[in-house]
Amino acid sequence: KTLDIASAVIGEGAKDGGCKYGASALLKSGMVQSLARAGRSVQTLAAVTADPMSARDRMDVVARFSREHAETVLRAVRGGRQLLVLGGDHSCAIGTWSGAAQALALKGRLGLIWVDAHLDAHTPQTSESQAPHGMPLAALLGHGSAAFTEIFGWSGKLNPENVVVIGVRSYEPAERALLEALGVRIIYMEEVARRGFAPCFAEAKAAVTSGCAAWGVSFDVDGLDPEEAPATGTPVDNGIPLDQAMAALSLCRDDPRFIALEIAEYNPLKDFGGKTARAVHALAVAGLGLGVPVPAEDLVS
Ligand code: DIR
Ligand code: MN
Ligand code: MN
Ligand code: MN
Repeated sequence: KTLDIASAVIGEGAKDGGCKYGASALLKSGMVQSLARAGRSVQTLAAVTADPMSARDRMDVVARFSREHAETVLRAVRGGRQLLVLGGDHSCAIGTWSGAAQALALKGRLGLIWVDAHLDAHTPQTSESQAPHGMPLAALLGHGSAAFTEIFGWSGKLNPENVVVIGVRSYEPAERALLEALGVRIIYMEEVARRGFAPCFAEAKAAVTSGCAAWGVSFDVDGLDPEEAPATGTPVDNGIPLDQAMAALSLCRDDPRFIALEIAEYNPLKDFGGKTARAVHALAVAGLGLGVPVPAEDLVS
Protein backbone atom coordinates (compact mmCIF):
# COMPACT_ATOMS: atom_id res chain seq x y z
CA LYS A 1 0.00 0.00 0.00
CA THR A 2 1.33 3.42 -0.94
CA LEU A 3 1.83 5.93 1.86
CA ASP A 4 0.99 9.57 1.19
CA ILE A 5 2.55 12.32 3.30
CA ALA A 6 0.33 15.39 3.70
CA SER A 7 2.00 18.55 4.99
CA ALA A 8 -0.31 20.70 7.12
CA VAL A 9 1.49 24.03 7.10
CA ILE A 10 -0.33 25.92 9.84
CA GLY A 11 0.76 27.55 13.09
CA GLU A 12 -1.93 30.21 13.36
CA GLY A 13 -4.06 27.89 15.52
CA ALA A 14 -1.50 27.93 18.34
CA LYS A 15 -0.01 30.54 20.65
CA ASP A 16 3.46 29.52 19.53
CA GLY A 17 3.29 29.39 15.73
CA GLY A 18 6.69 27.75 15.18
CA CYS A 19 5.03 24.43 14.37
CA LYS A 20 4.06 25.98 11.03
CA TYR A 21 7.55 24.90 9.93
CA GLY A 22 7.18 21.40 11.38
CA ALA A 23 6.22 19.50 8.25
CA SER A 24 8.91 21.01 6.04
CA ALA A 25 11.59 20.45 8.70
CA LEU A 26 10.54 16.82 9.10
CA LEU A 27 10.70 16.27 5.35
CA LYS A 28 14.06 18.01 5.17
CA SER A 29 15.40 15.82 7.98
CA GLY A 30 14.61 12.75 5.87
CA MET A 31 11.14 11.50 6.82
CA VAL A 32 10.66 9.95 3.37
CA GLN A 33 13.98 8.10 3.72
CA SER A 34 13.16 6.92 7.26
CA LEU A 35 9.91 5.42 5.99
CA ALA A 36 11.60 4.00 2.88
CA ARG A 37 14.14 2.24 5.11
CA ALA A 38 11.15 0.83 6.98
CA GLY A 39 9.85 -0.65 3.75
CA ARG A 40 7.30 1.93 2.63
CA SER A 41 6.99 3.54 -0.76
CA VAL A 42 6.10 7.13 -0.07
CA GLN A 43 4.47 9.87 -2.11
CA THR A 44 4.75 13.44 -0.80
CA LEU A 45 1.63 15.47 -1.54
CA ALA A 46 1.66 19.17 -2.31
CA ALA A 47 1.66 21.05 1.00
CA VAL A 48 -1.49 22.88 2.09
CA THR A 49 -0.53 26.21 3.67
CA ALA A 50 -2.62 28.42 5.93
CA ASP A 51 -3.03 31.92 4.51
CA PRO A 52 -3.64 34.57 7.20
CA MET A 53 -3.80 37.42 4.70
CA SER A 54 -6.98 36.12 3.10
CA ALA A 55 -8.70 35.57 6.47
CA ARG A 56 -10.66 37.71 8.93
CA ASP A 57 -9.11 36.32 12.13
CA ARG A 58 -7.36 33.17 13.29
CA MET A 59 -10.58 31.15 13.57
CA ASP A 60 -11.14 32.01 9.90
CA VAL A 61 -7.53 31.07 9.03
CA VAL A 62 -8.12 27.64 10.56
CA ALA A 63 -11.56 27.26 8.92
CA ARG A 64 -10.23 28.03 5.45
CA PHE A 65 -7.18 25.83 5.93
CA SER A 66 -9.32 22.98 7.27
CA ARG A 67 -11.55 22.88 4.19
CA GLU A 68 -8.58 22.67 1.84
CA HIS A 69 -6.64 20.16 3.94
CA ALA A 70 -9.79 18.01 4.30
CA GLU A 71 -10.06 17.77 0.50
CA THR A 72 -6.45 16.53 0.30
CA VAL A 73 -7.12 13.87 2.93
CA LEU A 74 -10.40 12.88 1.27
CA ARG A 75 -8.62 12.25 -2.04
CA ALA A 76 -5.88 10.14 -0.44
CA VAL A 77 -8.22 7.99 1.64
CA ARG A 78 -10.67 7.56 -1.25
CA GLY A 79 -7.74 6.51 -3.42
CA GLY A 80 -7.05 3.69 -0.96
CA ARG A 81 -3.76 5.19 0.20
CA GLN A 82 -2.58 5.27 3.80
CA LEU A 83 -1.73 8.71 5.11
CA LEU A 84 0.86 10.39 7.34
CA VAL A 85 -0.21 13.93 8.19
CA LEU A 86 2.59 16.19 9.42
CA GLY A 87 1.52 19.31 11.32
CA GLY A 88 1.29 22.03 11.92
CA ASP A 89 -0.52 22.97 15.06
CA HIS A 90 -3.16 20.51 16.23
CA SER A 91 -6.03 22.46 14.63
CA CYS A 92 -4.98 20.54 11.50
CA ALA A 93 -6.87 17.58 12.98
CA ILE A 94 -10.16 19.25 12.05
CA GLY A 95 -9.36 18.89 8.36
CA THR A 96 -7.58 15.54 8.64
CA TRP A 97 -10.38 13.64 10.33
CA SER A 98 -13.19 15.48 8.54
CA GLY A 99 -11.61 14.38 5.26
CA ALA A 100 -11.21 10.82 6.53
CA ALA A 101 -14.81 10.67 7.79
CA GLN A 102 -16.10 12.03 4.49
CA ALA A 103 -14.10 9.43 2.57
CA LEU A 104 -15.70 6.65 4.61
CA ALA A 105 -19.18 8.21 4.32
CA LEU A 106 -21.54 5.30 3.72
CA LYS A 107 -18.90 2.64 4.41
CA GLY A 108 -19.15 3.21 8.15
CA ARG A 109 -17.78 5.02 11.16
CA LEU A 110 -14.33 6.38 11.86
CA GLY A 111 -12.52 5.51 15.11
CA LEU A 112 -9.81 7.77 16.53
CA ILE A 113 -7.17 7.57 19.26
CA TRP A 114 -6.15 11.06 20.41
CA VAL A 115 -2.73 11.13 22.15
CA ASP A 116 -2.15 14.45 23.90
CA ALA A 117 -1.15 16.12 27.17
CA HIS A 118 -4.31 18.22 26.63
CA LEU A 119 -7.96 17.52 25.89
CA ASP A 120 -8.32 19.89 22.91
CA ALA A 121 -12.06 19.93 23.58
CA HIS A 122 -12.82 23.61 23.98
CA THR A 123 -15.48 25.58 22.15
CA PRO A 124 -15.21 29.33 21.58
CA GLN A 125 -17.60 29.66 24.56
CA THR A 126 -15.29 27.82 26.99
CA SER A 127 -11.78 28.63 25.76
CA GLU A 128 -9.84 31.13 27.81
CA SER A 129 -7.00 31.34 25.27
CA GLN A 130 -9.33 31.31 22.22
CA ALA A 131 -6.58 29.28 20.55
CA PRO A 132 -8.07 27.06 17.83
CA HIS A 133 -5.61 24.23 18.54
CA GLY A 134 -7.41 23.77 21.86
CA MET A 135 -10.70 23.06 19.98
CA PRO A 136 -10.25 20.33 17.34
CA LEU A 137 -11.56 17.33 19.26
CA ALA A 138 -14.74 19.18 20.28
CA ALA A 139 -15.22 20.26 16.66
CA LEU A 140 -14.89 16.71 15.33
CA LEU A 141 -17.48 15.58 17.87
CA GLY A 142 -19.83 18.29 16.56
CA HIS A 143 -19.29 21.05 19.15
CA GLY A 144 -18.00 24.55 18.55
CA SER A 145 -17.79 26.92 15.62
CA ALA A 146 -19.92 25.84 12.65
CA ALA A 147 -16.98 26.69 10.39
CA PHE A 148 -15.11 23.82 12.08
CA THR A 149 -17.95 21.35 12.63
CA GLU A 150 -19.80 21.63 9.30
CA ILE A 151 -17.05 20.78 6.82
CA PHE A 152 -18.61 18.89 3.87
CA GLY A 153 -22.01 20.05 5.16
CA TRP A 154 -22.44 17.67 8.07
CA SER A 155 -21.44 17.62 11.70
CA GLY A 156 -20.37 14.89 14.15
CA LYS A 157 -17.49 13.37 12.20
CA LEU A 158 -16.63 11.25 15.24
CA ASN A 159 -18.93 9.33 17.56
CA PRO A 160 -17.98 9.65 21.24
CA GLU A 161 -17.90 5.88 21.73
CA ASN A 162 -15.26 5.57 19.02
CA VAL A 163 -12.86 8.14 20.48
CA VAL A 164 -10.29 7.57 23.24
CA VAL A 165 -7.97 10.31 24.55
CA ILE A 166 -4.69 9.19 26.17
CA GLY A 167 -1.87 10.93 28.06
CA VAL A 168 -3.88 13.83 29.48
CA ARG A 169 -2.34 15.90 32.27
CA SER A 170 -3.27 19.54 31.55
CA TYR A 171 -6.79 20.76 30.83
CA GLU A 172 -9.54 23.18 31.82
CA PRO A 173 -12.69 21.94 33.64
CA ALA A 174 -15.11 22.91 30.85
CA GLU A 175 -13.45 20.72 28.23
CA ARG A 176 -13.37 17.76 30.60
CA ALA A 177 -17.08 18.38 31.33
CA LEU A 178 -17.92 18.33 27.61
CA LEU A 179 -16.09 15.07 26.96
CA GLU A 180 -17.56 13.46 30.08
CA ALA A 181 -21.08 14.53 29.09
CA LEU A 182 -20.52 12.94 25.69
CA GLY A 183 -19.12 9.76 27.27
CA VAL A 184 -15.65 9.93 25.70
CA ARG A 185 -13.15 7.64 27.43
CA ILE A 186 -10.21 9.68 28.78
CA ILE A 187 -7.07 7.88 29.95
CA TYR A 188 -5.23 10.38 32.12
CA MET A 189 -1.47 10.30 32.53
CA GLU A 190 -1.77 8.80 36.03
CA GLU A 191 -3.37 5.72 34.52
CA VAL A 192 -0.75 5.58 31.75
CA ALA A 193 2.02 5.73 34.39
CA ARG A 194 0.37 2.94 36.35
CA ARG A 195 -0.51 0.56 33.51
CA GLY A 196 2.01 1.53 30.81
CA PHE A 197 1.13 3.33 27.59
CA ALA A 198 1.00 0.27 25.32
CA PRO A 199 -1.69 -1.54 27.36
CA CYS A 200 -3.74 1.69 27.44
CA PHE A 201 -3.30 2.09 23.69
CA ALA A 202 -4.34 -1.52 23.09
CA GLU A 203 -7.52 -0.89 25.09
CA ALA A 204 -8.14 2.28 23.08
CA LYS A 205 -7.60 0.42 19.82
CA ALA A 206 -10.22 -2.15 20.77
CA ALA A 207 -12.70 0.64 21.58
CA VAL A 208 -12.14 2.76 18.48
CA THR A 209 -12.12 -0.15 16.07
CA SER A 210 -15.27 -1.80 17.40
CA GLY A 211 -18.02 -1.25 14.84
CA CYS A 212 -15.83 1.07 12.76
CA ALA A 213 -14.91 0.84 9.09
CA ALA A 214 -11.55 2.49 9.69
CA TRP A 215 -9.48 4.14 12.38
CA GLY A 216 -6.57 6.48 12.90
CA VAL A 217 -4.30 8.12 15.45
CA SER A 218 -3.84 11.83 16.10
CA PHE A 219 -0.59 12.25 18.04
CA ASP A 220 0.24 15.59 19.66
CA VAL A 221 4.01 15.67 20.25
CA ASP A 222 3.36 17.25 23.66
CA GLY A 223 1.89 13.91 24.76
CA LEU A 224 5.46 12.61 24.92
CA ASP A 225 7.72 13.34 27.88
CA PRO A 226 9.39 16.73 27.27
CA GLU A 227 12.75 15.26 28.24
CA GLU A 228 12.54 13.17 25.08
CA ALA A 229 10.53 15.56 22.90
CA PRO A 230 11.10 19.13 24.13
CA ALA A 231 10.48 20.93 20.81
CA THR A 232 6.78 21.61 21.07
CA GLY A 233 4.70 24.69 21.86
CA THR A 234 3.17 23.66 25.19
CA PRO A 235 5.32 20.96 26.84
CA VAL A 236 3.94 19.39 30.02
CA ASP A 237 6.17 17.41 32.40
CA ASN A 238 5.88 13.70 33.11
CA GLY A 239 4.61 12.56 29.74
CA ILE A 240 4.61 9.35 27.73
CA PRO A 241 8.04 7.66 27.40
CA LEU A 242 9.12 7.47 23.75
CA ASP A 243 9.89 3.74 23.83
CA GLN A 244 6.39 3.02 25.13
CA ALA A 245 4.86 5.25 22.45
CA MET A 246 6.79 3.35 19.76
CA ALA A 247 5.71 -0.02 21.13
CA ALA A 248 2.09 1.14 21.20
CA LEU A 249 2.10 2.63 17.70
CA SER A 250 3.44 -0.64 16.31
CA LEU A 251 -0.09 -1.96 17.07
CA CYS A 252 -1.26 0.15 14.09
CA ARG A 253 0.83 -1.90 11.67
CA ASP A 254 -0.68 -4.59 9.51
CA ASP A 255 -4.22 -3.45 10.27
CA PRO A 256 -5.87 -2.78 6.90
CA ARG A 257 -8.40 -0.53 8.65
CA PHE A 258 -5.65 1.80 9.93
CA ILE A 259 -5.92 4.69 7.50
CA ALA A 260 -3.94 7.59 8.94
CA LEU A 261 -1.40 8.77 11.49
CA GLU A 262 -1.25 12.47 12.26
CA ILE A 263 1.66 14.01 14.19
CA ALA A 264 1.12 17.61 15.27
CA GLU A 265 2.73 20.41 17.30
CA TYR A 266 6.37 19.67 16.44
CA ASN A 267 8.23 23.00 16.52
CA PRO A 268 11.59 22.81 14.70
CA LEU A 269 12.52 26.33 15.86
CA LYS A 270 13.03 24.85 19.35
CA ASP A 271 14.67 21.64 18.16
CA PHE A 272 18.34 22.36 18.79
CA GLY A 273 20.27 19.19 17.90
CA GLY A 274 17.25 17.52 16.31
CA LYS A 275 16.29 15.33 19.27
CA THR A 276 12.56 15.87 18.84
CA ALA A 277 12.79 15.30 15.07
CA ARG A 278 14.32 11.90 15.82
CA ALA A 279 11.46 11.15 18.19
CA VAL A 280 8.89 12.11 15.53
CA HIS A 281 10.61 9.96 12.89
CA ALA A 282 10.57 7.07 15.37
CA LEU A 283 6.83 7.50 15.95
CA ALA A 284 6.10 7.57 12.22
CA VAL A 285 8.21 4.49 11.55
CA ALA A 286 6.73 2.65 14.53
CA GLY A 287 3.18 3.27 13.34
CA LEU A 288 3.60 2.99 9.59
CA GLY A 289 6.77 1.03 8.88
CA LEU A 290 7.14 -2.63 8.09
CA GLY A 291 9.58 -5.04 9.71
CA VAL A 292 11.42 -4.43 12.97
CA PRO A 293 10.86 -0.99 14.58
CA VAL A 294 13.93 1.27 14.24
CA PRO A 295 15.33 2.85 17.44
CA ALA A 296 15.08 6.63 17.59
CA GLU A 297 18.89 7.09 17.81
CA ASP A 298 19.26 5.47 14.39
CA LEU A 299 16.94 7.93 12.67
CA VAL A 300 17.86 11.35 11.23
CA SER A 301 21.50 11.89 10.37
C1 DIR B 1 -5.12 25.09 26.49
C2 DIR B 1 -3.85 24.53 25.85
N1 DIR B 1 -6.01 24.01 26.89
C3 DIR B 1 -5.84 26.01 25.49
N2 DIR B 1 -4.16 23.70 24.80
C4 DIR B 1 -3.33 23.00 23.96
O1 DIR B 1 -5.28 27.01 25.13
O2 DIR B 1 -6.95 25.71 25.12
N3 DIR B 1 -2.06 23.00 23.94
N4 DIR B 1 -3.88 22.22 23.06
O3 DIR B 1 -1.33 22.23 23.11
MN1 MN C 1 -1.32 19.23 23.44
MN1 MN D 1 -3.30 18.80 20.91
MN1 MN E 1 10.25 13.51 33.38
